[in-house]
Amino acid sequence: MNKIALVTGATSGIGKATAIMLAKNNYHLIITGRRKDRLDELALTLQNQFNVQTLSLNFDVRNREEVQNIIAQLPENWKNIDILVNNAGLASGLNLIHEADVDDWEKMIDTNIKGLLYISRQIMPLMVNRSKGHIINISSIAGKETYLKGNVYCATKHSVEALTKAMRIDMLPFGIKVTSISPGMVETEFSEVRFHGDKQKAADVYKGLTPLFAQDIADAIEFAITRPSHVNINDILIMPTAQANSSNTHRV
Ligand code: NDP
Ligand code: 8X3
Repeated sequence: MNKIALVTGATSGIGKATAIMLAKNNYHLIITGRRKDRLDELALTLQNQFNVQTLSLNFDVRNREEVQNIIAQLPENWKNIDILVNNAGLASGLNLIHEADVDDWEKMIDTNIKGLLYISRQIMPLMVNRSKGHIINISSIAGKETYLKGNVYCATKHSVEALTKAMRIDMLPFGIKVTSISPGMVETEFSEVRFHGDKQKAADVYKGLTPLFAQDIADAIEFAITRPSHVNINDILIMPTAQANSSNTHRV
């Protein structure tokens, strides 16, 4: 019987590549995101190309009530979730902390911390009931370092790191694995979202270097989920060769 994985933020970038990787590994997929047209398109691709079943859940992870209702109403045959990939997230703005837009802060805190918590709070009891499961939290190099103007985004990803460690302790008696995947620069829609749709500014982020691609992160997740049951990958920090840390890149 196929296992089941739930990927938040599967409409783009890392989440989409991860959903495809999981389908290749014969997982039935619950895919989530706010853009319904993209969810529907991905669901069709997964069904047709990989012959797996899909369930598209169209909601905003910041909406606590919606998250609770939608997960509570999962059909019985979708409740045995083996893998949860907490991927939905964003950076909004890149500003000095005394000049930043507080609305950007709210968006990042509500999505990257509270959204991840709302989802996990609903899914973890299902895993605990079965003493089975693997939670993958998408953190960042920004969860390990801070950089100029990264302030609140970095704080949200430092929170993801803390929550990952806390989950690992609390889930220990139930045999549930908890992994954090921490990428450096990945070329997705991330920078376009960070710069509020400014495509030129977004393109400049990756100018003169080869960044990571979403598939590189899906590959790291594939490694983590295919270890034997006695092995947990705590953390994978994965960077472009042209990026030494959050502030030093080599561009040609
Ligand atoms: P993308 O912008 O390409 O994808 C982000 C995904 O998150 C989309 O599917 C989006 O779906 C979803 N999402 C965002 N906000 C919400 C929300 N409120 N409710 C539901 N879904 C939401 O970026 P990436 O693929 O790069 O980002 C994925 C994760 O990786 C994020 O957590 C990011 O912080 C992290 N990361 C990214 C790095 C990078 O350089 N790209 C590096 C390190 C970490 P939709 O808009 O349809 O709702
Ligand atoms: C995204 C990578 O370097 O912009 O998490 O923080 S970075």
